[in-house]
Amino acid sequence: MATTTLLSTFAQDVRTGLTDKNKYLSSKYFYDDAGSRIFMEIMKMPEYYPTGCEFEIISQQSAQILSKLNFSGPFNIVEFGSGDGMKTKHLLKAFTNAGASFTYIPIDISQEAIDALEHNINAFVPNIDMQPRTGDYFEVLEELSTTSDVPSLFLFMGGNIGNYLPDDALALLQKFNAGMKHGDKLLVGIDLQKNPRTIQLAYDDPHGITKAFNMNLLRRINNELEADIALDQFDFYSNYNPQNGEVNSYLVSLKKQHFHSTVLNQTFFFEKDELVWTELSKKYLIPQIHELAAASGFGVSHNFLDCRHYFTDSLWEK
Ligand code: AVJ
Repeated sequence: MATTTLLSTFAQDVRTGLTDKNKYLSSKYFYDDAGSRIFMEIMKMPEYYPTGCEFEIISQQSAQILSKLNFSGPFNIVEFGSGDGMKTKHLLKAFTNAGASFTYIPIDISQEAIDALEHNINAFVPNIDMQPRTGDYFEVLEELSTTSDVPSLFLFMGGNIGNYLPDDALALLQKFNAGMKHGDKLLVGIDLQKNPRTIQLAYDDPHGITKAFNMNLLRRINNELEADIALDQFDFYSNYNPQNGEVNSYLVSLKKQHFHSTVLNQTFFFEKDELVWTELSKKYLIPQIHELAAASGFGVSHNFLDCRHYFTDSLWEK
């Protein structure tokens, strides 16, 4: 008897990615609750410099960021992909201390991350006006544009833009722009090109945490798609190319093998040493940031840099 079931987007994307001539799985699927927890471990590693850089920028330059906003009254702070809020809380506290009046609206895919965030933010910035959401960025953007008449500062921090292919980054920023009002601001965290060894070490750490982060995708397939992947038959490989600023990460099949997914009712085949591309993490040059802002309808108000110039929180205005 033939049965049909509705497949999740995850299931469909796994099918599409693992039947492609060049296999791939999207890094957006890294962030289930377990993956978000592993990412928090990554952020604690000394090799993973972006967190410390952005922390430095926010904890030392939030007053300057606030003054560059040029908002005269109350405003919203809408954060896309807020994670656990460990960095943002410093910005929120500095803004509060400077007398700013705002509503903080964090949005994240992971409910567990939002729960941790609420706890962290409330403990650090008591009495904050916070309206957390889980789910889709654009639903919230849409809703705000119809229900709120105060200006907004949108936060897209942590260097998440680096995960998008150039055309996709442009399309995403254009979509942000379309949902924003004239005078609204966007603060984008962007990792910059730097000594290639520094970047290589951040994405291929000696502790194996980044490997575990990637392997979590296979574990998700086993759990959610009822598959029988032998996790120890895959390795992780990551490489920074300083000629184009791209870190590309992969899972590597250690032998000719296959696995079966009951949910997809399908078997997937791998050659020995076959790659599954999992992530792009692009590093930018300052002139490329100006080009990207202009192409998506923004002007760059200011680049807030850390002291080593590894990372920028780039403030854009619509
Ligand atoms: C969360 C997208 C900023 O690309 O640096 C960390 C994810 N991947 N280590 C990044 C990540 C491997 C991270 N972002």
